[in-house]
Amino acid sequence: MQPRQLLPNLTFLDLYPPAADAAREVLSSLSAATPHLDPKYFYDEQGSALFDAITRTPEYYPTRTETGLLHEHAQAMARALDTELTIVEPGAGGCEKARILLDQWQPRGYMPLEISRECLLDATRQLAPRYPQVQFQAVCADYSQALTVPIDHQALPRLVFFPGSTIGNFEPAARRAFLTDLRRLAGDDGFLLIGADLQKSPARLHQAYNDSAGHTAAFNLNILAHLNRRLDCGFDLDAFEHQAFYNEEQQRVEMHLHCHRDQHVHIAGEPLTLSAGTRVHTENSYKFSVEAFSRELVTAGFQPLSCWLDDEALFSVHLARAA
Ligand code: AVJ
Repeated sequence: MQPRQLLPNLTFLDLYPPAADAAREVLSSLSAATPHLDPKYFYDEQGSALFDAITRTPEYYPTRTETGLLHEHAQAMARALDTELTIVEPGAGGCEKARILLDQWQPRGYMPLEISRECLLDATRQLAPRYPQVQFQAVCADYSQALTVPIDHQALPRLVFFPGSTIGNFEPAARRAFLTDLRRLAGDDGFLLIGADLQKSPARLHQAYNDSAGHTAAFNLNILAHLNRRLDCGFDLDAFEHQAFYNEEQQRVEMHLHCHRDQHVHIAGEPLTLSAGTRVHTENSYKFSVEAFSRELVTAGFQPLSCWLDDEALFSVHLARAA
């Protein structure tokens, strides 16, 4: 598949996974001993809008804390990098955080990868004209499936930008593998700028994932609404309830959808029953210590350069280079 030229400095490559593949994946994860869904299914157009609403609640500290750190330290980061580069951002959403880097770094290129096509197209169509010096290569893709995006080998060196503590969605073994994929994506002369949410009081974490306006609950339930829209599953959203709590032993926030009425649905042409009392595990959000996370970067083949924290030590932003 060839990228389409949308604007003089914007190309778009559509690698959105076919619905039939999604249906088979969803069927198998909901039929597992612990029914679960991959958090990537949160993000259709509505899910991205609901996530935006979460980031504006008083309880959800990660986005505004990380954005503050990026604003405050972007110049120090640029000095540490001391080179012109192309930014590659898996899971770019509306590209809000990348704007801070585009404003302060003058990179030569920006390649956002995003599974929500509408979100990606809206964001890059708005951004590209404002940064005519930057080459935008938008890729609609499920980066958890394939980080083997068509990388432009002219566009070196690369900085992989993975903000938001999305790394916390991976379980430890998958996280190791994914960080190694990011190291490959960065290349031997590349860099990684990554956000990691920090361990803190369980009460604070509980609030962040149970905001009083109910946006997190709506976001969690939207995973089923999205599957209804995309795959015509027939979930009754009223039969499910949002649950989020901190699992201290595993050092992660867990989100679930508790099913309190039998559900008979159809996925990939197969009938599936979720009985009352079943819980669908929709997300893990691991919380880190700076030391442990830095060690994981080293294990994946990076050399940590700097790490920035806010005054309350809520959130960390790590800059590393390929070792
Ligand atoms: C985007 C994955 C970092 O885990 O905090 C927000 C998603 N889930 N509220 C997170 C999310 C519930 C978020 N990440």
